[in-house]
Amino acid sequence: MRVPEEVLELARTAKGVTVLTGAGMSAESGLATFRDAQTGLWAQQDPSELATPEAWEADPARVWAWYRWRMTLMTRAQPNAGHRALAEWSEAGDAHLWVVTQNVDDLHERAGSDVLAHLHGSIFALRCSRCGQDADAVGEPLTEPVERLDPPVCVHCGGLVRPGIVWFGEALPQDALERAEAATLSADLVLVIGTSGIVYPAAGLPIMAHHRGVPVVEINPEETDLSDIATATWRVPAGEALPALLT
Ligand code: BV8
Ligand code: ZN
Repeated sequence: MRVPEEVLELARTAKGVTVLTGAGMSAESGLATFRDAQTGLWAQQDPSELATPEAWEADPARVWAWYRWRMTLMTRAQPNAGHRALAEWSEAGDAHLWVVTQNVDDLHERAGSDVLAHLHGSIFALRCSRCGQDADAVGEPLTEPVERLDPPVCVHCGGLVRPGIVWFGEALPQDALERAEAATLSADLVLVIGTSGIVYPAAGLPIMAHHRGVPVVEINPEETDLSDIATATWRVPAGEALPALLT
């Protein structure tokens, strides 16, 4: 695969690279994105019925069943060549890489990257929805999706256990967002990989970089809401682009 000259030059000379990833990063690991018109999770389900605090209040068993199924899929998935290339770049390259992800899976970590910020939390970091304490009771993996499943109960207060992710209308973890902003301001290159750039405040990070004169490179087979502010766009899947960038 031929790397566009401009992308190669920016990647070779950068000393600090902030990498913002989205669902497209894990697509080649077999995990569905959110907004793909055919295969996306939101093509099948209404996000307001699953990924909001209101949905959880209304029907925790429905929400838990969906997340428990996604946990199973994420546990079975393996990091792809793109995840591995980022980890290698960080280890072998001259540049410092800060990985900031919107993904709630753990594929960056399993490929060997340190993740600076999980902006939307982590699906496996369970906590009590009432008292907030960490919880580790996941129960049996789901071998197939089910319509409803009772969430586990908190051992401290009897409240319901929820996935440790950020739903629409909930605030992002303040420390993660601050680390991501600091990394974006320190970087001399921002790589935006596999995100539609629709969800804020995450999508604001590359825009902030652009306004400060930091080059932004987009790796995504499709045009996105962030394409206009990108210094260069590379329309290829992450699992092909990132290994090519390292060779
Ligand atoms: C908050 C839950 C405030 C977890 C998710 C109007 C205007 C502006 C903002 C708003 C507005 N109305 C509401 C808001 C705020 C809202 C928002 O941004 N809404 C949008 C939709 C308009 N944001 C929030 O609510 C956030 N919180 O603002 O809080 C606050 C402050 C104080 C106190 C209280 C509150 C919370 C946002 C978090 C939402 N949680 N999900 C889960 O179930 O997993 S969002 C969901 O979208 C995912 O988590 C995901 O991380 C995120 C972003 O999606 P992407 O990762 O980009 O995925 P997508 O499918 O869209 O795109 C995939 C891309 O990959 C595509 O471009 C595709 O081409 C590409 N691709 C495919 N294959 C490949 C590939 N690329 C490379 N290689 C491939 N192989
Ligand atoms: Zn509790």
